[in-house]
Amino acid sequence: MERTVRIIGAPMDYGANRRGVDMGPSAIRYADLADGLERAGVDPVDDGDLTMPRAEERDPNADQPSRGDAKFLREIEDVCKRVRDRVATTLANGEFPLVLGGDHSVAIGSLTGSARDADLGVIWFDAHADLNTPETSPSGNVHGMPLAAALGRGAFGETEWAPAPRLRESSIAYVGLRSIDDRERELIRESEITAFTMADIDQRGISAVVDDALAVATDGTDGVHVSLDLDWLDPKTAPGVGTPVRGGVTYREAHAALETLSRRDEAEGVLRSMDVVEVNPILDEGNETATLAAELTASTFGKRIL
Ligand code: EXY
Ligand code: MN
Ligand code: MN
Ligand code: MN
Repeated sequence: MERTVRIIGAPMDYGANRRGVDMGPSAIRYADLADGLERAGVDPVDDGDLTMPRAEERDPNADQPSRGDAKFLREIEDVCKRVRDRVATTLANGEFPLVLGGDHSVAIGSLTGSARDADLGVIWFDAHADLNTPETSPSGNVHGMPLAAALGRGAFGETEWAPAPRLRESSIAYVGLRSIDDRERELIRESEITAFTMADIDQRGISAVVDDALAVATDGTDGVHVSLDLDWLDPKTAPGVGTPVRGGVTYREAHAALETLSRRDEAEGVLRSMDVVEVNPILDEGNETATLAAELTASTFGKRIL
């Protein structure tokens, strides 16, 4: 039976430092996402976009956490609860939720939804660790905090909406880190999260690293969430992101990584949910970052060269 992939658009930019990522879902769709998914052999169903107020209409500091700084927290909570419920309903109906961001704070919604009825493993493809809490964040931008939120760290632990019910640190693997704040470095070292940096990819190759990340995310879990932040790639390949960091993975490494996930999924059905985030069409060149996002998503679902 064909797998149904339900596309959930979350055009929000409350968590980012620059406007524009709210256009990500449109740009990724325009880059023939549905066609690519069909070629991968799955059945895409588009749920359209969640509606939300423009950032200019809101006060970023209207609702602050119990401690520290987190901008647009009320708006992010509202969107993430709706993403969470759509993701959970999609899974309950036997379909695969594919969330299109938007900035990376939408992942709080994907993770809380996907970990509602299952022990969840996570592979986090990103230049950044996204493990700041409102207390440690240098910016107050929630797109630098989604993993901390889903783990109920810091002030997020006092909320009912942010912690993901069945997510353990030991089931999370980062792939491709290269920009980490000083406080975050300590947080990672003290945590049980497995971190593969760009240096690991240089030394061991992307396929070996992704195999190890899969081992972490599948050990004792019911399924794996893939979080794909386009700033994971080198900015020469993916210029349309708000927080570019040089020295990222190449076009071929990115495809190889997601094809490795896809092959494992074909054999064992390990993948459960996915988000594709941080595409910023305003900063892009000819929609190439959105096109890459669509291609990499198709690779994850089994699209092959031959
Ligand atoms: N670590 C920095 C912060 O917390 O402000 C930058 C975070 C950028 C997060 C991008 C989306 O992955
Ligand atoms: Mn990120
Ligand atoms: Mn279980
Ligand atoms: Mn990032």
